[in-house]
Amino acid sequence: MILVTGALGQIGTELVLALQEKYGNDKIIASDLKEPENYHCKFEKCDIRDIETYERINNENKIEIVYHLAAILSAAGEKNPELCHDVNYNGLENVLKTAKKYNQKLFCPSSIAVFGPDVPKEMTPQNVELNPKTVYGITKVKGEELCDTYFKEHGIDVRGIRYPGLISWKHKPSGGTTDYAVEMYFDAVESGKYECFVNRNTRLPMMFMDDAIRATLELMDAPLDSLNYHSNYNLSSMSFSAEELEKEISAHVDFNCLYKPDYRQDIADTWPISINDDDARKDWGWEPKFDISKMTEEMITNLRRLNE
Ligand code: VAH
Repeated sequence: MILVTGALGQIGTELVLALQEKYGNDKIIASDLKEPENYHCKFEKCDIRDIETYERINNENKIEIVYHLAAILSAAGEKNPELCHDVNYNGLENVLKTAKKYNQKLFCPSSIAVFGPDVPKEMTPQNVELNPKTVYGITKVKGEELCDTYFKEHGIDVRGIRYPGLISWKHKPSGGTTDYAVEMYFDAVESGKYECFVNRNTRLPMMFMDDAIRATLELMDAPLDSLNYHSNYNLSSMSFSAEELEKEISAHVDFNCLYKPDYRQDIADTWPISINDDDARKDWGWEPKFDISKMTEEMITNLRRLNE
């Protein structure tokens, strides 16, 4: 059986669907803080900070693989550092302890937020000193180190990707600094206007969700002995500025974007502009399929359909 934590979030919503398609609906168990109505998958209500409940769920359902997506993202984390550390680090520790107890295989994502302003901004390498300037980034660096410890000292097969900003139409993200890229699409289709919380020339690494989900499954399918890294693969598909995104969207809809940077600009300014993912391409054959044009066609088509 496969468990997905954070199953109701932006990534979890799509990962559950992809796992059901790959393994069959009855092999997947979704988990999150609250039980949704009329949900399409077996569901277990769980706060990953509660290890007793989390362990009971894993034991009762004979969970063999866990995709651990429950987390507090960067912007929300800066507003509530204690919660961010409790969920992102202590929660992860509970997942790893349980994986050791039941010898499970894990996917535990990291983020480009592990990089601080002191690394090369363009084509940020896989191996650089990590000095993040956000609480979220610090929890992700500590998370990568904890995952590597469980691999090296306890033989737990834990894998992860340093996700860039992820863009999707099935479910909006919440509490992230890169959320503007998703909100811009939604607001452009719904109202033709958006107030962007970073400035127009803010350029960040981004990825369409279809590519991110495929990368996640391809990494988990890769032979363990082909991997030179575990919970911390750099992954890339494209980088673009907020203004470039506005122009791409404006080719499809009448759209006007205002730029009013807030506290999230300071977070975005500490992150890379582009990522070197040579190791993911070499170790497990990563290759993106979506560029900004192909992604925008998908996003606009589906958002228009949802707004009919
Ligand atoms: C965030 N979307 O904005 C997440 C991600 C690369 C950023 O980790 O916090």
